[in-house]
Amino acid sequence: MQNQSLFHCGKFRLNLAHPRVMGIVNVTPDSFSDGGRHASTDLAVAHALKLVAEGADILDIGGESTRPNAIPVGLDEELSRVIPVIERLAQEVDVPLSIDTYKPEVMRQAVKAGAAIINDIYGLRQPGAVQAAAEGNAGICIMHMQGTPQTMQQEPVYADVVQEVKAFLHEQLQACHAAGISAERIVLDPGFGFGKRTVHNLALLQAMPAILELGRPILAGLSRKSVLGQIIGSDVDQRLHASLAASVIAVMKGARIVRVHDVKATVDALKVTDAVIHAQASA
Ligand code: 8Y7
Repeated sequence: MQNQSLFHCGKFRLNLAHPRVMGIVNVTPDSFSDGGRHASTDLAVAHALKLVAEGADILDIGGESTRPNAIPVGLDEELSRVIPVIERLAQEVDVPLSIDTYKPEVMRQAVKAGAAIINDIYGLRQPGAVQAAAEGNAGICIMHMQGTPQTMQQEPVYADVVQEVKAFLHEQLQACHAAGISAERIVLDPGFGFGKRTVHNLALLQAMPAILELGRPILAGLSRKSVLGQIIGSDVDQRLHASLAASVIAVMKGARIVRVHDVKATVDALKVTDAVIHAQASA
């Protein structure tokens, strides 16, 4: 069995004996300014630097919104959003940069520009994605999603959500193995909110130890998601405390990386969590 607590991603070896925080960096054009491309690059880089100062261990850079009903972005537009940001950050920070994309060509160019992790919400299901991921030595996050971002929240149905998510992740792990991708380069993600109702998200969170049986670390993304809004009855900008609770629970259930908007608060919450996980049972 491979070492489950070392994540190989590009030139980095991330020690997952302690939980890690992946900070979210969205690169979307600023429709309220006429500063154009440079303005959105500068904004994204500045935000990324702030997240690193707050303790982010990884930065996840995305140029296409994958929220329910979001409009897909073309290849050239996505590239022109994310590549300049990755090039700049690769020079300015010393944490692994993750590219949030499902397009093989974006994976290739992002890795060339300095990305160390490929974060694919389609779990490498797009034609050519496994091949593109196999080419370099980037780490890979395989995420489960039922449907597509355009349709996924319409009517998600499962006979057994935990077994279905687990079977999918197992299948994609095997596809990676067949393509020559070493297991140390892979982390798995149940894909909270991606084609899942609240009951499905909660069942997955409760049953994370079953997913861990696949032998790879789990990345969990619950930050500000609607499942939390459903539980507490709050809008997206009022979900910080619920998000912290979700990250702490995910790590107590075995997740090793959490993908979040609010880095500083999450780092503090996970320091407490980690202290408890590593505490002596009888002192
Ligand atoms: C996740 C994600 C999003 C997640 C991974 C949002 C890109 C939606 N969520 N990637 N991406 N896991 N691996 O609300 O849960 O942040 S976008």
